[in-house]
Amino acid sequence: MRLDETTRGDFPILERVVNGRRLVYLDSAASSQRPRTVIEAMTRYYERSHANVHRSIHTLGEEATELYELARDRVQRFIGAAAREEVVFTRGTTDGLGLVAETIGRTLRAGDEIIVTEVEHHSNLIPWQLVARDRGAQLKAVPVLADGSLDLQALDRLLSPRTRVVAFAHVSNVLGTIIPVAEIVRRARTAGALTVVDGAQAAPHLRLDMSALGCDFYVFSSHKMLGPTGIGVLYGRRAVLDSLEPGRGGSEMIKEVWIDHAQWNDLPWRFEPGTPPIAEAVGLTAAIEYLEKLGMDRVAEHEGALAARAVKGLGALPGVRVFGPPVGVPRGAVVAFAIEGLHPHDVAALLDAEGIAVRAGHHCAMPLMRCLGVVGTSRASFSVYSGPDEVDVLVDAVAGLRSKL
Ligand code: C6P
Repeated sequence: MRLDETTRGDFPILERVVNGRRLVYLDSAASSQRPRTVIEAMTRYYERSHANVHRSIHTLGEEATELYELARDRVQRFIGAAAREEVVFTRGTTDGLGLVAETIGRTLRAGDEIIVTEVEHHSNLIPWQLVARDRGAQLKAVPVLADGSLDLQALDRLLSPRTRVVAFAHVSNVLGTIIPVAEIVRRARTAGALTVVDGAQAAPHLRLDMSALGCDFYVFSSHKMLGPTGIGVLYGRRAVLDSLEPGRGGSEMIKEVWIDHAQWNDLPWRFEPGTPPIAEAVGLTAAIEYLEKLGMDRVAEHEGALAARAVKGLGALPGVRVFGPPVGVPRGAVVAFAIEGLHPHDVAALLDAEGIAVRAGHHCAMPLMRCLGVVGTSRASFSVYSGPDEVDVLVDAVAGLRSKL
């Protein structure tokens, strides 16, 4: 049985009818939908166990703490981290990248260099711009090539003894390119730089193994991988986390406080100030359990096949340009395209009228749009519940728009 045939019934929202048609949800890269088990786990938590964590010595407080810390164990296993102390909960990818940039930023000096890439989402660009401006550091970008891959020879030229950080996406949210993380980490480490990987579009799609990737930091959001909004993960290699002062302060991240100084808590709580997203952690546990039951290799294979079908189908239509790696090259679960003579926003609105949800615009990647020579694109993206029939509905609808032009 195909993956979407076994999963569709678990997602109540997919029963919706939109504009008179059965919903075809092809916007999972912006935010995926949630299976019933995630919704029910969060409801059960609120109905039975809610209290604050790590502070209340009563039954509910202990239950909530146990559930919150269980989520950390689940994440550790899901991403192949060596220790639970390496898993820090954040509010999402943007929050996690901001936290890393602020924290590393404090150690930067004038003349230090930060390398990003031209495919970055603004969330992995703006925090580095802010840090570079404040510390007098320089920001450089690895160019993207015509086939959607990164120019790794240019990376070698950009790396220097002044390079302190190399920050890059694992999977581009526009091109779908799968970036060779381990290879870039190897080169960056030889130059003595820290590596920060934006895994927002990879965590929902690929089997992750931090020890194989070797990066210092890896960041992702729960809401793109069947979990709730409002929680994300920052993985940090223990030795590196240990060497850094926390970038943000408040309750729960300290052991002892005096008026003019404080002693930091142990890892990972040192980087989790304030009341964390507890119900969201419970939901994330349920999402991970759901994905693990399906098997991430099967998920990647399913979504990869859908992306390949869309690239082929859309690419065969006259006047349609498909961005990213060519047919045959593995890609993430996104396919961005442009229809000659139609603004991407009009494409999205016309498809919505047929019950098809795609995203349109610059996808928070304006520098990449400039490289591609477009103001924006339309983008279809897939998850475990997306099916080949839905890709075909999209391709037929796009063909229909072209013929109406
Ligand atoms: N991209 C998209 O439609 P948050 O919003 O913090 O959960 O994730 C930010 C983010 C960071 N990096 C990458 C590669 C991303 O794709 C995203 C989110 C969505 O492409 C919304 S802009």
